[in-house]
Amino acid sequence: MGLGAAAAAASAVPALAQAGERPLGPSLSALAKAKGVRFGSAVGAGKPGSLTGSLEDPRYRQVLIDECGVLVPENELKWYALRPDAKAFAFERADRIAAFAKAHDIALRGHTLLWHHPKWFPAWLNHYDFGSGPAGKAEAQAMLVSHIAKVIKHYPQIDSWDVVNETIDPQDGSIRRTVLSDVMGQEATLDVAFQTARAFAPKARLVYNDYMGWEAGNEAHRAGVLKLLEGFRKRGTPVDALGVQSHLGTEDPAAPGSLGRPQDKPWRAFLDEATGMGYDLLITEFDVNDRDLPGDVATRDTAGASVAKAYLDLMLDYRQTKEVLAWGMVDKYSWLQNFTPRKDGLPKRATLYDDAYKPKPMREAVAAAFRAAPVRT
Ligand code: 9MR
Repeated sequence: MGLGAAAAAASAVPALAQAGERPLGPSLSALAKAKGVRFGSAVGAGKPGSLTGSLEDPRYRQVLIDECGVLVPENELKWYALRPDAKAFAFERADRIAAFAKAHDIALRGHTLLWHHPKWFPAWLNHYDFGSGPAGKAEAQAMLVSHIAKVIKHYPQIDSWDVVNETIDPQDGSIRRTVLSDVMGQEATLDVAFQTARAFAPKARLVYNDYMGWEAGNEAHRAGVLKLLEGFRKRGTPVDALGVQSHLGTEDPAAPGSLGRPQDKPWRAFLDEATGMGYDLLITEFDVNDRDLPGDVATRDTAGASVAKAYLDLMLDYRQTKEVLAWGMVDKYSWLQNFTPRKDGLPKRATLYDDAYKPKPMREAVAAAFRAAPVRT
């Protein structure tokens, strides 16, 4: 091995591992990369202690540096975070994440140019009066186009964009209505978003991102997403990939409100249809909600890791799966701490690292899935 190769091999060994905090071995980014996959995580710009905050926590930063080949701002690019009003842009928080990624030679994804759901529009936009008729339509379109153009131009380093997020209503598979689509039309609103993204980021991967899952109960959601993807193809809308969020649950059909039993067969049928239309796949927001598992940590971690491994094996079996992003890397920063709390009140263990920044069995499950995955180009 030449000096260069030795240095490269040494740099693939995570710094925390060198410090003896976890077993030696290649990073998740390196394991994924060997198979043609990109691995990374979401991160928030906030202060330590704030739930989505983590970039200011040096130990968390080190985990990201050690493990990730790509980062995505968890909330900072959403309209409600970026757009205080119809004129202004508040880039500062997302800029900090972009600068961190650049400084450590980590790629950047963008989430999201249009979360097409009134619940996640800023109030000023929900109340915006576009009027009716052609003038209102033109004004809405101009606002959407200028938003997307400005954000994309601000972050030339972003090479993969969740252009549209979660616009399918899981109840009936229909496209959600917003103040924009009410004047522009539903399909047209989404098409304009993708066309604008393509115009300003011609080389980026353009993604439709949603949370339809492999559990029973998601049939209408999956059918709606397939219909949407089919429409994009028919109209020639430039969409490259389906973002499969992958907020997994654990199997407990008996528990009230359980996320439901995973179903391989209909799930594969869904993925087959999407890939059959020529879409790539991305796992964009991976985590495991351990709400229904027993409190005992070892039991919980083993069960969570096993769900993760089964799911990732299936997903990586598709050569179209090109990126895998965790929705946070350390339990205490997971959005799930705030969502569907456990009955015993214990903190959730939804991510790959525990609150002492130690790798959990789920980290090993992800590593094992990458090791077992077929190579793709
Ligand atoms: O993790 C995010 C949480 O901090 C925010 O409060 C929430 C609302 O903006 O969004 C969470 O991230 C979501 C993502 O943007 C889209 N898919 C579902 C994610 C989890 O709710």
